[in-house]
Amino acid sequence: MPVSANRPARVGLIQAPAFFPGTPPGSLALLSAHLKRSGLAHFVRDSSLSLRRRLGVPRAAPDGRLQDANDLIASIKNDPRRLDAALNEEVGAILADEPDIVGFSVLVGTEEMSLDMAERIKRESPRTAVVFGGAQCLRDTLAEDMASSGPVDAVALGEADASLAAFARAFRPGSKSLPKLPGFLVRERGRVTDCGDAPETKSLDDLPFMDFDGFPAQGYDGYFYLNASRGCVRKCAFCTHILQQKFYRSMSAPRIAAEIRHQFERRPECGFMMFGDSLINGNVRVLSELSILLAQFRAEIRTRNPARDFGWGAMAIVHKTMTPGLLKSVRQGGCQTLIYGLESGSQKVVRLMNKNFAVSDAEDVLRATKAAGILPGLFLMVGFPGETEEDFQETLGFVRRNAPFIGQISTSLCDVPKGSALDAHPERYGLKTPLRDRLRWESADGSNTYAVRQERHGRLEGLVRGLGIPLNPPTVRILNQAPRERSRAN
Ligand code: B12
Ligand code: SF4
Repeated sequence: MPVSANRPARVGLIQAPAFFPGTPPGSLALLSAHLKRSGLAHFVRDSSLSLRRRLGVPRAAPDGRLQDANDLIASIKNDPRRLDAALNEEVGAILADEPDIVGFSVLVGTEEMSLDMAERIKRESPRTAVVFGGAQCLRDTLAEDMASSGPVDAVALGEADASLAAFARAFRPGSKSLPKLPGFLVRERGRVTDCGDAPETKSLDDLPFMDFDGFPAQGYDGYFYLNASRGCVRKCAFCTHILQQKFYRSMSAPRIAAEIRHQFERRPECGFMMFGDSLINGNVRVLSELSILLAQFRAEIRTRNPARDFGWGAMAIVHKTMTPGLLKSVRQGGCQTLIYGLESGSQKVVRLMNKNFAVSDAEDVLRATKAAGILPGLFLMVGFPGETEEDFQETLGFVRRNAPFIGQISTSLCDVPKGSALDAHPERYGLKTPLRDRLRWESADGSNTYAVRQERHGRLEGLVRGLGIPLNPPTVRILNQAPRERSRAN
């Protein structure tokens, strides 16, 4: 790269393995749109996809499941010599695009390969600045560890909607000094400078439409993720969401509908999208208005081409406001699946989790969702501190009682994520301290251990399977149930 202090920087945005194989990475699609809007030269690259292709790693595991990050890492590491060669080729391809800054989006499962690729980039091209950002780059996650890692020059803290473009604009290719702007930890000559936090984006309506143009048309599952809100209206004790997105904000309904139109019109091959939002019903007024706008859009699409339609899915909280009337309208707006965070069938445990809903309301919501023609899903968590065998039986009872109204269930074992309320106040939740293992924690009274949780988890999954309810299905399975046909049925 020639030294020229006045040339604007060119940015490469990279998703290292192992990233979820079904859809292009949404974070990079948004950052790419920001850079495009700012007129900054850039490219995106899904190296998780390219490396899987180079190594011939299939997307599905032998049992037909879409491989998750751990499976993919294991498959990718299967043959270290081939992996080494493939990584060198991949890094060669990135550098051939002549970036001045290479930005990696780093979340759980991608840390190791992001660092490995960054190291190779620095070895081949020491002048290229490496910037890390994403969910693993918060003060409460690995930001500081990443900033002190050899190949990383700067770490973007949290939301980087404005700060990445500002960094790229201020960056002088060839200069030994890096911009020191709010929102970054910057490392120079082995010392990390903390430049403070950048403000969170308040008005999501001002965000550009996500830009998927740089990703290959082939190689994904024909749907995509869109984000219409950030944050959450609840503060569940096991969740770290608040660290990632500090407060709840939503786009307005017209803004969301405009982006959906834009994305579907650009991608006639797509019939489905998932909202990446933690919840679609954080603002029920917006959901209600959006449903009406999307029903109009569906009608327009069908008028133009009777064979075409679109559908969407989302996660949601259990809330009284999910009435039959609203759900009917949501269905008319194309919703095909809503996955609710129930977590437990015991009112006591739901309260301990700080989830703030009545289990009886959850039953009404499930039934109303199904009656509206929407596939209802549930998240269930086993072994929250305070859960007794009787409480667990209530969860099993809930599943049995409501089986005809449940389209899928995803299960998990309660762990103690760093930064969650469980982690901050272990005594309050009856955990044995000091906490030695976030997964294998036990209660102070010894009644809730990893073995107890695993055993309950096995029983729950056995029941779900026995009832014929799809267990932990990837979204693509839902799609495979012919969404267009299902959407026509309603
Ligand atoms: C949608 C989503 C998914 C989708 C992703 C779809 C897609 N194709 O993009 C799917 C379902 C595939 C998914 C999977 C998983 N996910 Co997920 N997911 C989310 C979710 C709900 C939204 C992410 C998103 O798109 N946000 C919108 C984008 C624009 O925002 P963003 O990613 O935060 O990006 C901003 C900043 O982080 C930053 N940034 C991001 N990348 C970069 C890069 C650079 C260079 C810079 C400068 C800045 C930067 O700037 C962006 C704009 O402000 C978040 C929770 C949340 N609400 O954030 C969890 C979340 C990211 N997921 C999480 C997890 C744990 C997982 C899984 C590991 C779950 C599992 N156990 O299987 C898997 C596998 C992850 C993987 N390695 O592939 C965690 C990550 C925790 C962590 N510390 O890393 C989160 C935060 C949820 C949580 N609190 O637990 N996920
Ligand atoms: S509702 Fe979901 S995203 Fe919100 S705090 Fe609870 S678990 Fe986290």
